Amino acid sequence: MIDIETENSKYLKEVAQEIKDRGFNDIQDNEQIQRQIKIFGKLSVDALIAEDYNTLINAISNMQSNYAKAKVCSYEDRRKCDLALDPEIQKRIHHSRDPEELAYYWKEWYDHAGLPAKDNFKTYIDLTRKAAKINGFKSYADDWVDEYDDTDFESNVDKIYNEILPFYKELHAYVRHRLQEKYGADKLPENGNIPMHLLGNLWAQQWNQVFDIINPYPDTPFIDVTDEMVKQGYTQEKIFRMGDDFFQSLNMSKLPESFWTKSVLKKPDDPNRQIVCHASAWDFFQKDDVRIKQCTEITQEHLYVAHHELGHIQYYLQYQDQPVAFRGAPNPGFHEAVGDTIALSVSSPRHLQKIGLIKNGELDEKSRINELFKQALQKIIFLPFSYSMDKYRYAVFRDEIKENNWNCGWWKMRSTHGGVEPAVPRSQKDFDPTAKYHIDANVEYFRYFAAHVFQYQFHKALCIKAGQFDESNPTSFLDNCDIYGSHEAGEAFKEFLSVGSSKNWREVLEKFTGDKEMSAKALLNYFEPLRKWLKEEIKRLNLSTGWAVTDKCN
Ligand code: X8Z
Ligand code: ZN
Repeated sequence: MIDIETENSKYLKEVAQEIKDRGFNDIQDNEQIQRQIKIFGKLSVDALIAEDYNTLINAISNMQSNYAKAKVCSYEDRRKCDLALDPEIQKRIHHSRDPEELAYYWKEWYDHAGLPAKDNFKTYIDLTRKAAKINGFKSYADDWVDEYDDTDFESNVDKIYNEILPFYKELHAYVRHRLQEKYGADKLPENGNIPMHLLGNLWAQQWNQVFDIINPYPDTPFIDVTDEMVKQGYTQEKIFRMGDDFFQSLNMSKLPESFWTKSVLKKPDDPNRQIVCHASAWDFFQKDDVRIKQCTEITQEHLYVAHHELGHIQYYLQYQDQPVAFRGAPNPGFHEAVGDTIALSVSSPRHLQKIGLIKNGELDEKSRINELFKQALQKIIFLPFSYSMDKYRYAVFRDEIKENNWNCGWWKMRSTHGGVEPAVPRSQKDFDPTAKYHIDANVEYFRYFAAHVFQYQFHKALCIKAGQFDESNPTSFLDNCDIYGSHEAGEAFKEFLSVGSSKNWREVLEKFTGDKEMSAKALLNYFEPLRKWLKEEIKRLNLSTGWAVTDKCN
């Protein structure tokens, strides 16, 4: 991979040089050519001299490799030390309700995945800084911002974060209260941060795995299709066949035969073959050569991740006839939102009933609040997490967080923006940011923030097209809309995707959704009934919202 990346980078450098030498930058009269020139003219880290480039991609590769190979010992049997993130550690973090065990795995993971990557992270920061300078950016953060084709991008992200913050604080206060009831006030003090290991996810990026202990109506059954999937004998292939069928029902592209033979949809049994299990979708830039690599488990969560990945694949297939420069999304957030948008329909009770995973697809008021709450634990909770991910990296790139404060600076961000804290006290001697995959792999993360906002804009537009939502009707809601089978919705989606990056994202967004901007309106509207319930509940329980910044790292 390093060899191919090196070769590719060399080629991109030659192309950019040729564009400069021949004065193509000055071509004025053709907008499409101009866009291609701009895309090819931008080099990012490829601008480094060969030796530096090589050092950088080796550092990134080492970090990824450390992350993929990290193993920890079992809590019950400390001599058994072959527990991997996928699936063993994740399973324990999702399902254990023993705070000691949870804190143990949390610490093991951060110690093994985080700290060993620190030196490589330093190399990565030095060299991306160097590349940014060569490219005329103030910092590597500005290189990332540049991808969004939007001079106000950062302030727009801030604006949306602030718009959802009151709702987040209400959710946070309610969850803290319910966890207090479960684990005791000594673990969760009033006005404190929530210790991450109690939230069912190593990074506390989504909290839905602990829904069973914090659900609004505990006596009302809630939807969890995992058991039913196992009972019905679901396989990895079946999950992806279902996703394929969904896109086909919209009259969109069918997965090519080679997808099925060339993808890796299951963790290899051979213990000597170690792979990066973090799910990904690949475009080989040929005709119809698209593949997924995912260590798929038979669970509800993986059902949605599979659809997320299939969204990338559908995008690749829709824009594959564009010139190479345009085989991408005009806004990184679009790419991440396609599959999630489909998953919003797939996870609707109506659809789950259609495919025989639940019996009743029409919800009463209590079930509906339960379902909206579960979804908010995924989608609203994710926003402050993704916000801190790149607020942190921007600050490191810009040298606003100094090296001697890299670790506690990270925890300060997570606390300030999200009100969560590490499971155990940390110090500057630890190094925790690299315990999250995208930091090792150099994957920019605001794209997921943007996607979590865009997907509700897309969902709404598609539901209107499918005749399932009427904005002027106050009894019409988006949370049980399923666009399955709607050719009208499929047509609009196809048109949006097939443009690739040949046009500015605002233009394509407006044509598709009518919105000129990334906007939290559709998202907030979707959750309105829950918000109303939550506000009353907070009043009834007399809960205070908010938190003081944690002192758990120094
Ligand atoms: O990394 C992913 C996808 C691959 S692009 C599985 N996601 C983010 C994450 O896991 O942190 C999807 C949502 C957030
Ligand atoms: Zn993705």
